[in-house]
Amino acid sequence: MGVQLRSIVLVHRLRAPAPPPHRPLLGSENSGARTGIWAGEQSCMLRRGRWVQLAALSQARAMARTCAHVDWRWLASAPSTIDAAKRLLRDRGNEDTRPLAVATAHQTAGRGTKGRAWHDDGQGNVALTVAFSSPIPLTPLTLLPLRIGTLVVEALGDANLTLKWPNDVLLDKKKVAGVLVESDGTALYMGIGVNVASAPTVPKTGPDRGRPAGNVAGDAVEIAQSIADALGAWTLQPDDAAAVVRDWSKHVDWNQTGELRETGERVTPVKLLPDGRLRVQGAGGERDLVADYLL
Ligand code: BT5
Repeated sequence: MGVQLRSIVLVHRLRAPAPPPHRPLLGSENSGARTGIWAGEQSCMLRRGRWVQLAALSQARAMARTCAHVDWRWLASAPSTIDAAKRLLRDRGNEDTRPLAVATAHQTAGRGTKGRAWHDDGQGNVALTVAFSSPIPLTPLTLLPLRIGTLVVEALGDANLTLKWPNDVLLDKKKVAGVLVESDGTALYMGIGVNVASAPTVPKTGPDRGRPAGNVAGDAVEIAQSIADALGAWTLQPDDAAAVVRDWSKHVDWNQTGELRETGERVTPVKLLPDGRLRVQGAGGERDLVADYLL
């Protein structure tokens, strides 16, 4: 793969709040080289005390802002942005403490929870992972997926979107975004998939079955940037359990019943508890869900 330095442009000069030391530009996800960026990729660079965003000319239109709150990397494609983030975070070293955001509109082997698949037909949907390598402002950690789901809904900015516990984003009862939180002992990885250009076909039977997929309007790069920016900004503010419960609860459709994946029982949400469990009303009365999956 050749380096296309001539097609690189610098756009959107941004004030750097607390500039970490300069580091080399991002190389290709596959090559491991670090001398430049290639067509379809983006990165941030510190120049004279300001963050500037770099991209090939073909991407300039889609670039709105970023680099202020996160170390932003846009890849032409990746098997899974979670795995790409793990590798890039390891390569970055310890000097830059900003969250690392790795995104693509072409993820080829995305995953959901418990080995389930996250489908992406390569037509311009968002696959984003934001890695927190520094402490986050929230305990208990069980609330993190709920806070991330809330931040995703609010960044998408459509009043018709709702949250389904713990963090699926729905539009007209169709799933438009999912969140997977992983840890490797060094950092926490927020994996976020958003259907933008297309709604992939979701199996109706088998272990990977789910509700039909929907999609949101917008530009994949801008959507990924606004979510990454919101997550990065969140790490700089205090947060607590009461705020998570309050903010998450605003986006839930409390009348919508769900089906427990394992048993098929239908339940209705009652309230979110301060440790992230969901109190539901089921056939046998009220109980609290810990890690059950609602279809
Ligand atoms: C999730 O899992 O919803 C978490 C999805 C996280 C995907 C992101 S993309 C960036 C990062 N890199 C990765 O490799 N993953 C993360 P879960 O709650 O387990 O839901 C998975 C289920 O959703 C599947 O079993 C299907 O039923 C359904 N599904 C799969 N792909 C979908 C899609 N594109 N849209 C809507 N539903 C989908």
